[in-house]
Amino acid sequence: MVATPKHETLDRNLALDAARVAEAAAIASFAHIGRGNEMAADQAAVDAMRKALNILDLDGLIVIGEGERDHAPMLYIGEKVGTGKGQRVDIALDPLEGATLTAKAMAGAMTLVAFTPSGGMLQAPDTYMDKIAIGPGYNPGLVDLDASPADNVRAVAKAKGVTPSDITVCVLDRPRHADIIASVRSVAARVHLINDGDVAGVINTTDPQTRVDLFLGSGGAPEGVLACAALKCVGGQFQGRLIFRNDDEKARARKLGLKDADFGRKYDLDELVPGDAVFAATGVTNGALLDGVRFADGYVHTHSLVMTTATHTVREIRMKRPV
Ligand code: FBP
Repeated sequence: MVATPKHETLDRNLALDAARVAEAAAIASFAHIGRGNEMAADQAAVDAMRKALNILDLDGLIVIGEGERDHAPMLYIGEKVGTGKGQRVDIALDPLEGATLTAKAMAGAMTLVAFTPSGGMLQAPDTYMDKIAIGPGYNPGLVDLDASPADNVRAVAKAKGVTPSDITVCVLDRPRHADIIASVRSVAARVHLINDGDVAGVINTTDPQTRVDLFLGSGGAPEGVLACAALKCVGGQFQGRLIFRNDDEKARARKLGLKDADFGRKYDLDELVPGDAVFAATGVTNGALLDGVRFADGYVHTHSLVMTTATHTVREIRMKRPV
């Protein structure tokens, strides 16, 4: 487990900085909506996010980024960003969560960044992670990654005082999730399938407007940590277990400092993000949580969510700037 010194907190103004970084990547992604080129969309977001990070007065280290140095020319794990003058922070980012959604002009693409004090989040390898998440307000331990999806649905239904058929479970629409979907449907609960973007899928559980009660299934491990940074701010429960498909993935995990003993381990929210965090997301295309970027009347408009653990403040920021 990563240990964060208790006294270490983040400068609260970092929240606005995080929003600026997420906004910049979203605005740059706009030109690529619906153009069928995921890589170009991702590159535009990466370039803009890096530029926005590098003008901030912080001593930033990317711990979750676009990949390892040899495979990612920019925003790679271990890259230093910022002017180097301010607070020492670890950074997790996904400059474009939903590059395919952007390329296809589909709902729910967003840009993501999180800051923690140094050592404040698990440096997750780029593998898959099995995930379960619920929003705030439930007793600790209500759901469990090792319980069946049907049992988790029953537990949430009981806690809410409703029947399982009133529960909605968000799942990435992938063939590998067929058993989860069947188990959820076996107790007559609803399945809300998403094409991509499981960070938003987890955050959905915290927003009653989305009507999602539970998130289940596997997705990227880095996205799991980013989702935890958000959940830590707004409240909720999360469990994740890394999935390794081959020895190469295990070797990459070891390079990031994970021990073999951690490989099968079930991480909870406080193990993935133990301390203070700031999280920001900006919509690229319209989605359940955020509106997408819009150019109108000589302005660019963005819609962002910015959250902090320090005060559990959640801000929705609508920015407009002349173009
Ligand atoms: P990117 O757009 O950042 O590549 O990720 C999209 C995403 O849907 C993540 O939200 C999710 O964790 C992962 O891909 C799922 O992976 P896969 O598409 O291989 O099932």
